[in-house]
Amino acid sequence: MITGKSVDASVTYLLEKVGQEEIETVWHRSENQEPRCGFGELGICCRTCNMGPCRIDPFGEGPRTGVCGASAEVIVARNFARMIAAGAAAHSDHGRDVANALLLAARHPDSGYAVRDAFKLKKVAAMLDVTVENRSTQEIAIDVAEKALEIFGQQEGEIPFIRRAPEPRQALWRRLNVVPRGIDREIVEMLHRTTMGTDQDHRNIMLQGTRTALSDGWGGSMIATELQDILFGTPSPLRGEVNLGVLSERDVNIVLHGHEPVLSEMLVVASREEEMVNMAKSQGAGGINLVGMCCTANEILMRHGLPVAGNVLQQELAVITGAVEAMIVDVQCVMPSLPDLCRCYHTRLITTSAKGRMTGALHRPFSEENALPSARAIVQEAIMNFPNRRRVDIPREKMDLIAGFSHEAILSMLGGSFRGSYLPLNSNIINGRIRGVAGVVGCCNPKVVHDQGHVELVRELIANDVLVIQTGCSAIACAKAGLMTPESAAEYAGKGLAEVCRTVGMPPVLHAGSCVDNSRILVALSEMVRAGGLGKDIADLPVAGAAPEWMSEKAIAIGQYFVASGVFTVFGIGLPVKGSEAFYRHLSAEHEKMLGGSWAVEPDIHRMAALMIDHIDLKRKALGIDKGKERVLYDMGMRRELAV
Ligand code: SF4
Ligand code: MSK
Repeated sequence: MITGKSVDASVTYLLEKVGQEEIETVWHRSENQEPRCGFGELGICCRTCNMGPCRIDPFGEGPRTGVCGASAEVIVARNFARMIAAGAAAHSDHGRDVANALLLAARHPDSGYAVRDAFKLKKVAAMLDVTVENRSTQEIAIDVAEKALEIFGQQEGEIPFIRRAPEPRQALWRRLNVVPRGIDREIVEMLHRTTMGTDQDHRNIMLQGTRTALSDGWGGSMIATELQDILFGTPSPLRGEVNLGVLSERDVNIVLHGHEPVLSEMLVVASREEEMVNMAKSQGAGGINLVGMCCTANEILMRHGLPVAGNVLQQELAVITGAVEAMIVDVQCVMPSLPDLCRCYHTRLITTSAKGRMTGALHRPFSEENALPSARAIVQEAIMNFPNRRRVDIPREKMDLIAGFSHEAILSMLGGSFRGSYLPLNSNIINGRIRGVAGVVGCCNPKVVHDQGHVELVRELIANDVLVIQTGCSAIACAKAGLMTPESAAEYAGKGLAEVCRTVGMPPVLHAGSCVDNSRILVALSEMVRAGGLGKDIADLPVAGAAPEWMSEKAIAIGQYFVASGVFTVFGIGLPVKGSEAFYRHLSAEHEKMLGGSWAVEPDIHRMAALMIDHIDLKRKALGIDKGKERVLYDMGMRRELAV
């Protein structure tokens, strides 16, 4: 039996169940991979050309270079930079699909898509130099979508959202020549420069790594977030529920998993149609229960308050409940194990994207042009599968949360709907009630106890009066642990933060959305600088970032764009760069000097919290607002509460 894998009781419960049924999960496969390849973990294995694969001996007795003469620095830098390129590609291709959907909505009002936030459309139009005066929403939307699509293929100049960063940051990027020219261009150049025999200077490789990462955070991801808000509505605070207990015994359960709301928004519409609900009833179900998984969950939660079944490591467990009629997937973070697993249950696994097909799954192509009819057909397929249900075993665990903290929502929450401003936040940072702000984001990873890193880190941060903003699977982990209710402030937050939360009526941990919505955090940080009193650049702010349980290449792209934007960022588990001390020094001390932000790696969660809080205190001191606050140490009682 597999034990001690998660701090979430629903996971432990279902892992016990699979032990009796001899079903394999991500945790079993992770154990089967031990011991892992040390060269891979250190980043000193190269497969760039067919003279290899090559590996460097980290202890100095074996090869010091690859066959071509590539050093550890070059090999580690190339591997790292290629992860940035892959992550940026994933986020940005998501943004491209959203831009196409906006174009469709504007050109074909009968497509089922429509502009839901015309106010935001105008704001984004102004940033993209699209004229808004005396023009219809439709005309503006066409221009905004076309302009956004142009940014991907732009060859020269600067991507426009860079101008949202504080002036000194923009100037620094220009000095270093790392302002992205176009999104696709930077990703292509990154891949070119890391082919055999091209860029062979680890610092130069990382300059392009920075430019590629910025083309994600301030480019592709920002386009995805902004255009999704225009199309589907800008999130504002709403209540939701999270964890596997949201699955229903009496309803048809449809799990939406992946990333792009272009599909899931239409499934929401289709599943609410009377005809579909009646069809579900005719099959003996009470109705239709649409729930999300991973980042799709964050998207439909933020805009519709729909329940979240879990984060990335819970995708198999949802199927194992026996209660899922259909799991609908699009792109990213969908485990290849699902087809075999679904065959052991009655669950229909349906792929919908031409970019993400799976052998053994049903493929129902979803195109923006045929959105609503395709969504109806998929919902119908799930309904017709309801009578095939066998034994159902749904864990009881579920938790309330408040989500929907877009940058706009934070503005109006702090300063009122008419005079939204970050000034109240800055004032509370200056007066010391709030010590600083932390972005805690990223995935889950079976190499460590599921959710534990996220939950312990965030609890320690808020106990020390650090306001936390979250996205992705990390947000889901902390929501499950009950950290996203306004009541949690009194229970877990330090006195100052709790006081602010009570006054404003907000939780101490703010759910800001999915992976691409990390761009919301970039905007929020820029606005904090603009509001005044906390320096002139993001690097001056008392803020820090972390991804305690990261696994995806997207996390590396996110980490690099946060660091390049001036944020001290700590990753847990380990980074595959330690095979070159010189490269790690470049990411840490040299990046700090050059960009005012740096990477750190710290697998111990309490040391990670200490690093972040110390950094925040250092910035407070530099700003002259330090009041000599003591760091609250997490006591054993608090740790025991989290024990498995
Ligand atoms: Fe080996 Fe160099 Fe080829 Fe990499 S690029 S596989 S180090 S020969
Ligand atoms: S889904 S990228 S596991 S956060 Fe965005 Fe979660 Fe990480 Fe995928």
